[in-house]
Amino acid sequence: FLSTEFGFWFVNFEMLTPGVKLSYGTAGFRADASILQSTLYRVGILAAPRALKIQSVIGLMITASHNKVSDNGVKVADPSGGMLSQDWEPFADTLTNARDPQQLVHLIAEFVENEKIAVDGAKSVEILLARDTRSSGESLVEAAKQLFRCASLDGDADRLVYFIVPSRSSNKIELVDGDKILSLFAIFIKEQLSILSKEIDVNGNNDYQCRLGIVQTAYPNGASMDYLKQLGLEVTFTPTGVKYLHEKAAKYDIGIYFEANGHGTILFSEHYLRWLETRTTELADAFKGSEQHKAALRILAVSELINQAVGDALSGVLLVEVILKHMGWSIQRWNELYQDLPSRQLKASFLGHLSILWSVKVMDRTAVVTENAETVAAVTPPGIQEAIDAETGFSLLIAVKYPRGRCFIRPSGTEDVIRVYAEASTQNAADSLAKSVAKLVD
Ligand code: NG1
Ligand code: ZN
Repeated sequence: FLSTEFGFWFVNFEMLTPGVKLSYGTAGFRADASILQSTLYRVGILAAPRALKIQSVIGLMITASHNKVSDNGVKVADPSGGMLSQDWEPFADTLTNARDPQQLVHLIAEFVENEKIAVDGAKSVEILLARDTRSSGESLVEAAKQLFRCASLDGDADRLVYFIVPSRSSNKIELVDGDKILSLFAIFIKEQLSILSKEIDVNGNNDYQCRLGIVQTAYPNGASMDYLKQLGLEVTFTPTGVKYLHEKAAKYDIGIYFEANGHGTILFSEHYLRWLETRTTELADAFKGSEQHKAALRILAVSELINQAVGDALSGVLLVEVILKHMGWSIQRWNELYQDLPSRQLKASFLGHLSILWSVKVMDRTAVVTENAETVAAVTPPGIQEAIDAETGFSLLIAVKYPRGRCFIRPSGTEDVIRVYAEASTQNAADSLAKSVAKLVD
């Protein structure tokens, strides 16, 4: 991982299965499918310099041909339809067997330099992926498609976001923010709870309904709020700041909270954990090893992995990675849970223009008072909320000025500014809504 002025970046890395050494044979790499995840990830990386070197589309074929169904494999096909040129095989081998991320990055850099492959300013290349119908093929394709997907932590490592580096189809960085982390955790926990809810105890009772609660602030992207609602989850809102979120989440058996900016964790009530522990240890033999038993053990494992005391991005990274593995998802697949609405945040540092609406000229952020967990933005100064609503288009009966528009203002708790948040169906609309509301308060 790389350390930066403001924090750390983790670069995705697929670990090798210990003790395994693979070599590129007559039909590429071929082995038991369960150990090939890291190979596909690395062959996916190798495909890019190969395509750049020969300046042509190349192919990755994921198959183990006539081998038994539990095997799988990958071969690189040059445009002629032939196999990967033999002089690249040693590189394929060393890349596949690299033990750590530093070695992997070093090998790529060295090889690219030796082969004189121009990467700076290079045109994007096309890599075609194909697989046979083995069920392991699906997740192996995902592994090959993984980019240097990355995680970013802030300076004191209590905030975590992921991002996807630009690709050919999208030339902007895709931010996978705290809302998406929350959604991923929520899906996983909900899945385990629904498996568990089928459990009956030795007496034939199902005596504990776990209360799962999601806690957010006014800042989650509207698309994430819709998504969580659609999952049928109980969502409550608090004012901005981890202390409010944490307090609310602690009221549930399992409370998940995240701010869009990456602060967050999962809280488990002692009572619920004790119940789960007792249930798993006292389980009748018939239930040992059952799906219900496994789900209970997974929840207990999550409660030990995630740091419940305070937002801890390192434990967050581990949980994200474990859940993605469990689901067989790539970061892209995770990111596709829903598509964020374009949004814009601005800061307004004084309230000069408010004098139009309000007879006293206010220079102080405390003049803006909010309610309803800040979702209904400003209750004072008088008239400001109506002005924001008019700008957003809520007060227009026929035309909606900004489709899917939402905007609120609140005084920052950490800087001497008023924050303006706006979202709408297009980036231009979100920008213009934020700007015009900022003008109201600036
Ligand atoms: P303020 O300055 O109150 O908006 C910011 C973040 C909070 C939280 C605190 C630090 C936004 C919009 N606000 O608060 O979420 O992270 O800093 O505790 O991201
Ligand atoms: Zn921090």
